[in-house]
Amino acid sequence: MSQPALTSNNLDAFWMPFTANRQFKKNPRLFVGAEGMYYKTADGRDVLDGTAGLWCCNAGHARPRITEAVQRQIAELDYAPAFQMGHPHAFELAARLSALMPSPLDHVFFTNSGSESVETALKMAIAYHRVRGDGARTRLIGRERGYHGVNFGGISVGGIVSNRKMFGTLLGGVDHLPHTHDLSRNAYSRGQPESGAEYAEELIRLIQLHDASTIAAVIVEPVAGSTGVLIPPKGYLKRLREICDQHGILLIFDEVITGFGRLGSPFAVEHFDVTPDLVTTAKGITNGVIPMGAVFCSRDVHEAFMTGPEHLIEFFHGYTYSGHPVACAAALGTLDTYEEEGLLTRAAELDGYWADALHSLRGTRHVIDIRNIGLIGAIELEPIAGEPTKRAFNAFLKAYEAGVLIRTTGDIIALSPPLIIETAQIDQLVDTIKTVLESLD
Ligand code: PXG
Repeated sequence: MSQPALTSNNLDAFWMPFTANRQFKKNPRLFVGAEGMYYKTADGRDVLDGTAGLWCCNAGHARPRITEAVQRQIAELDYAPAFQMGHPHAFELAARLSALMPSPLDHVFFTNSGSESVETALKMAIAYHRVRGDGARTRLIGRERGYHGVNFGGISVGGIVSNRKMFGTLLGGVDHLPHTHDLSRNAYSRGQPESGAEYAEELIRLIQLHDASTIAAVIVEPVAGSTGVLIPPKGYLKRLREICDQHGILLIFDEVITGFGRLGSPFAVEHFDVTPDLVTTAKGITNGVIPMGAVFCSRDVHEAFMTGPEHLIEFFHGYTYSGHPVACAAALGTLDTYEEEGLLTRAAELDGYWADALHSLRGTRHVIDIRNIGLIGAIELEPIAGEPTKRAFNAFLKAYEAGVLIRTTGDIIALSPPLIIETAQIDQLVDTIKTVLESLD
């Protein structure tokens, strides 16, 4: 297939998401193919995928079972109405997904992205209290440095200033826990930091301020990904669960990143042995191949809605593409791949090698912290004085030139390779980053 010409003309129309558009279009970075652990660039180079696309291609690229499932499905049933009609694969997928979650998280609502999963979960939480006659519980508690997608609910409970400040007053009735990132006590932690469980007690302060009777739900990422890999201190998530239980507040885990094997268990729920009431997912559900998201909810939450006359809709929410047949096929092919190759637990097998490789960068120029959990790693850099984010962005550009794709956020390099990575590729990733950092101003 011939490649489209790369003139500045035809780069103009596309307003790229979360991208420095002007910088990009002066010197574009285009992928034209992908297989296994590698992307292929428009100029013919192989680039090692250190980020699983955007934390989504957990099984790597061009996986035959997924490709074939999608091709078959499009030919067989391209679309079925999502409301008041169904198709078998959506039911099959929901059952298989719920089997991956501990009881009682056994119902699944389909969306098309992480952002939609978050909006769905927040609405479910507020409506849950209302259908039970507890309609004053409308308040939502998020966390500083949380990322819950880009829709209004998600940016309201989220805690990233640049994602919030341009967009007015957002949702009312939202408050935030402090984040748990504390380099003064926890720098160079391997796995969960020892200190900081007491940050969970801040929830009690918010409950005292607002009164539990006004609070619907607390939403947190078990491991915050987008803001630079913030790993929960030991005991922190369990304590959040206890406090929510004591006060009748629903707990939502946003597992858009941690879901589907990233931590070495199918979900963070199992990894941390903490069971929330709702779990949001997306990304790895289809290996990134077709947009899809899902919200898991507990039996209690689901049952609360299943009252009233049977011909009436129980939850006034859903998307044209909820449970899209092609997305379901991609997800089923993805689950087959994960299961056949043991990928949902592979991060646990690689944990020691991964941690050693990352922490070998300690002492490298500019590095002020290294942290890891599952197959996630972060290397925090000293910012250039007066020019935050620039050093990490330069590292990203240089690493790309050197054949390795990394992600940066602020002055943090975040790594999340596909779960199929081999040890030699871990070495390639880490060695390239070392060379890049040593060469940076
Ligand atoms: N919740 C969490 C925890 C996420 O990480 C979303 C919701 C939103 O998902 P959608 O599918 O609407 O984008 C996310 C998305 C990065 C990066 O580099 C992270 C995300 C997306 C793009 C880049 O850290 N997370």
